[in-house]
Amino acid sequence: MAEHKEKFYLTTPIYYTNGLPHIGHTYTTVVADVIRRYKRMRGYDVVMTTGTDEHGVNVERAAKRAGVAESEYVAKMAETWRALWDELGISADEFVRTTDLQHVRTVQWLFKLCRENGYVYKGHYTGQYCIFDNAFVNDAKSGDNCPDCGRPTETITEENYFFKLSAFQKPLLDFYQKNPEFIQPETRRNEIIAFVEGGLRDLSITRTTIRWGIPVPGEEPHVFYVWFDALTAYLSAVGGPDYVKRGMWPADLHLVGKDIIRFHTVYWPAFLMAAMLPLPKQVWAHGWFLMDAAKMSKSKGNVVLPRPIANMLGMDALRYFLLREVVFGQDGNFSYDALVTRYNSDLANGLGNLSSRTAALIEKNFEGKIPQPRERKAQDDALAEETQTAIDGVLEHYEKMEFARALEAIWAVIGLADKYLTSEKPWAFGNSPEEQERKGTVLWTTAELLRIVCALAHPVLPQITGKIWTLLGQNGTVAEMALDGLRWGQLAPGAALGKAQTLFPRVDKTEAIERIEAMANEELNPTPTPAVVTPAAASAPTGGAAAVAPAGIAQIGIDDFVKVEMRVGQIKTAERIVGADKLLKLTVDIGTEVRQICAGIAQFYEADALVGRKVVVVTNLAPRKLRGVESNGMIVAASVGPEGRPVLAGFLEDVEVGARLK
Ligand code: ME8
Repeated sequence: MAEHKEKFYLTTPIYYTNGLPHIGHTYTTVVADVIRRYKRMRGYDVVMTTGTDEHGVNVERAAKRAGVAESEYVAKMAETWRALWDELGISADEFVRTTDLQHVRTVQWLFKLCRENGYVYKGHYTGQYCIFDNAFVNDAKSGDNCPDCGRPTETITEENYFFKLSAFQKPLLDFYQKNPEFIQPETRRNEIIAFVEGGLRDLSITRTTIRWGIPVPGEEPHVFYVWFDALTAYLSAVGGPDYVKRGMWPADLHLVGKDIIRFHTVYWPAFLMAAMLPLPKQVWAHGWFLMDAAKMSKSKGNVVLPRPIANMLGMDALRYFLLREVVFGQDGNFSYDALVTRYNSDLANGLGNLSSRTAALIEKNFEGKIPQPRERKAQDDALAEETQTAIDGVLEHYEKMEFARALEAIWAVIGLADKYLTSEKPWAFGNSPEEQERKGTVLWTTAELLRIVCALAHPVLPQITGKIWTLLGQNGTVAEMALDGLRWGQLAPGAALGKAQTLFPRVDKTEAIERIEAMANEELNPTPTPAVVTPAAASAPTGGAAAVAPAGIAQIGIDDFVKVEMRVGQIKTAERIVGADKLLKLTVDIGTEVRQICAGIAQFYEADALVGRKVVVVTNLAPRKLRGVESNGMIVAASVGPEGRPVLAGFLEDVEVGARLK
């Protein structure tokens, strides 16, 4: 019989589609992914939901500006969000769009239940409304600004359906008292209790001034107001009216930013109480990532994008930084400087170096097989004990959402292993049987420590720990490790190591920041694609194939052709670019000068073999940045086969560098 697993259902907010994902949204989604992985390693059957909040006046306006129908606009935006989460390796198990039919049905059903139970009535409402936050601003007067975003409010009077929120003051307070874990962290809980104690006003849950929303059946032009619509997405993602069948509701955890805690801990439980549905178990509100001490927004020009960071340093590095740098629940400043510093110190020099050093020594001394530990010394036992104790500590920190402390505890163990290796010096031993035995014990000890570190760090660093797991010759995947059974001493001697690879190449801080910023700039203000496309342009930043000229391409006259200047160039240097698997950075002599050019050929040409080679260069192409590296010209290549493998154009006869092609 299949083992029964306890379920765990967690959610991120359903993000607005009138903006693009930045590091703040990435933070919540990464944390959700970390918890999902962690819970799976503790044996839970986990479902994680994210999605897009697609209704409301902002979308109506954005679609109008873009000159497209709302449905088309949101479909494209939802795809952008989904694709980014896929690319970053944090796609949820359920992606709910508030325009999905299942969601529409769920909202209408929830409304019906609330109405049947006597918690909905029709009335008129005049108030100050913030169209950016999609919320009426309580107690605001005409001319007041929104206290959340600071923008002017609008006076709105309309016929609405109201939800009797006022009836839930006592039930909510009782619920908070009986379920002290419901609102986290503690400070937020106190704020919310004080807010509810101050009295609750009924809430407008439909609007007639908006067209783009879920219709209230039989009551058109009423459409549901954003929060009644959006919050319900958590339920529609796991079955909606049929939630019992799926077995995931109630949610175990709603992860949100502090900006939307009130909606989740006051409105949402009240809606569910009114409908007599089970309430979520916990809402956890984290703080904000600030840039230059301000909340990120595109209008302020201070947004940080996740993709350039993931491209440059790897997604694991970004995940590590987000969780390590800030105490979960508090605000924190984002800084590229701190990000790259942590990357170099904790990842490249810390975990990366320990893994590569250990593997290289085992390779050299034990034919690439995990050695047999022999007689133990006090220092071996001490390290084993410290690591064993760390396991319990780290699990407890994860359980309490103390991610920074969990990572701190793991890195403390890595630090101990570094010190241990430095004092034991296994590389300094000779090859006598005793020395070989001692070497084996020391290296087994370090490898065992690494195995445990891998399992503990896996929720945060899924890719790298997977690589180290393979490097250590371990069976299966690290994700399958049961954290509950993790103990010192389980590393079997004799396992053959996997192939060595660079885990975290060290980067130069200034150059890395420049490149991340350049890539972000490119993403925010994309340069138009150049007229001539060669592998260099076509493969950056993500593609691999050279563009094939479309059939029926327009003919050009000789006047157009002569505008393209092509010359014979000779490659002087070639090197790989950290963080860009497909690109090579070349310097090319074109007769009059030596140019830096990036080419998307790294998967097909060895850098060293290119030096001295003569190639065709488009020399009058405007300079552009590829993955943040300046490229001043383009190398011409044929595009071969279905993958568009680039084959460099060249000459059978010797030609002079700088000669023009005509
Ligand atoms: O509020 N730092 O969507 P939204 C940390 N659609 N987290 C941040 C952040 C920052 N600087 N900026 C955004 C909405 N976030 C509604 C939600 S849910 C039923 C409906 C994260 O696109 C954080 O989780 O404005 C915040 O709560 C959320 O994105 C807001 O996303």
